[in-house]
Amino acid sequence: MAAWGLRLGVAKPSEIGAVMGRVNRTYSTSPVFSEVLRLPKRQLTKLVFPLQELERHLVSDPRPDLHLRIFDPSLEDIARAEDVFTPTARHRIEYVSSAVRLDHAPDLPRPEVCFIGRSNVGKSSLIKALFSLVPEVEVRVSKKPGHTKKMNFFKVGKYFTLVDMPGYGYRAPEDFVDMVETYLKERRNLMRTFLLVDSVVGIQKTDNIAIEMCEEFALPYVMVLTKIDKSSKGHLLKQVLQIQKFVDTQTQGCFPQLFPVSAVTYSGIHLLRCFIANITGNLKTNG
Ligand SMILES: Nc1nc2c(ncn2[C@@H]2O[C@H](COP(=O)(O)OP(=O)(O)OP(=O)(O)O)[C@@H](O)[C@H]2O)c(=O)[nH]1
Ligand SMILES: [Mg+2]
Repeated sequence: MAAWGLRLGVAKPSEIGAVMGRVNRTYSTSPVFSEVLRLPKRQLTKLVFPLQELERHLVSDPRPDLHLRIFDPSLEDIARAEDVFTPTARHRIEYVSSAVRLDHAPDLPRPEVCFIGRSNVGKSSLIKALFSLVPEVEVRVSKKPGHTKKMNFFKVGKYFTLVDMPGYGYRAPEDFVDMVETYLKERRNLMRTFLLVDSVVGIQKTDNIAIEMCEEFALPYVMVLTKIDKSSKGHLLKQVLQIQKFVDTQTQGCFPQLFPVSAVTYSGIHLLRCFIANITGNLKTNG
């Protein structure tokens, strides 16, 4: 439980108001997040805690082991994570370089996280959304699958590095396996791999390429469900439960909580920022 004993799930609207006042007073939150905190409770939950919003439809599910959320930070934690993604004169967030081979990758000592998944699943769009507080950082997205051909490295101040990967499957670069497999196997400072799955179609056969690599190299990885703005709530819930079951029964190294996101509505983006800040050792959370 958070220090001041409150989570959105149990908060009454009056309590949320009190928390918002407290968050705004105590932390230098970005103006954007202050706007978020002023949203009505229902909208705020949908935007910041999309899984919690879905869980409301599971109250009648009798399975006692059905815990969709493990990483469950407070709004206060999430507000602090916004600062990690907000640039200042001394905290620069920028593109560093691109590489087609691991030995061309920049020598950055900080913890690193990378984003992999099928071509067109939304990797570059997700990174662009994570960096929305730094619009001058250029992250190229495209309707055409196979757009990102190189590993692109972005530095978040002295905190961590984030890597946008080319996709696998349709129109993947020819050297995809050599490039990505070597990176995943040998990059020493790789802390976490985010494996993106399109919420409209769920896990596909080609995703086994990434799942097998992560499992074989014993990498800690996390599944992110993209494009949730395109799915109905019912469809999304079905996908979440199906993928959750897959993760529980077929994987060893996958984090048991899924992260649903939309690069269009920004749903789930604040929570993912908080998770990344936390796992790279830059933010202690109470959840
Ligand atoms: N509606 C919706 N569309 C999205 C979302 N994320 C990405 N897209 C669209 O999906 C398409 C592919 O997005 P990218 O971010 O370029 O996908 P990618 O995984 O980087 O693709 P490659 O670089 O080819 O591997 C683009 O047309 C995006 O606008 C989302 O959250 N919602
Ligand atoms: Mg891309």
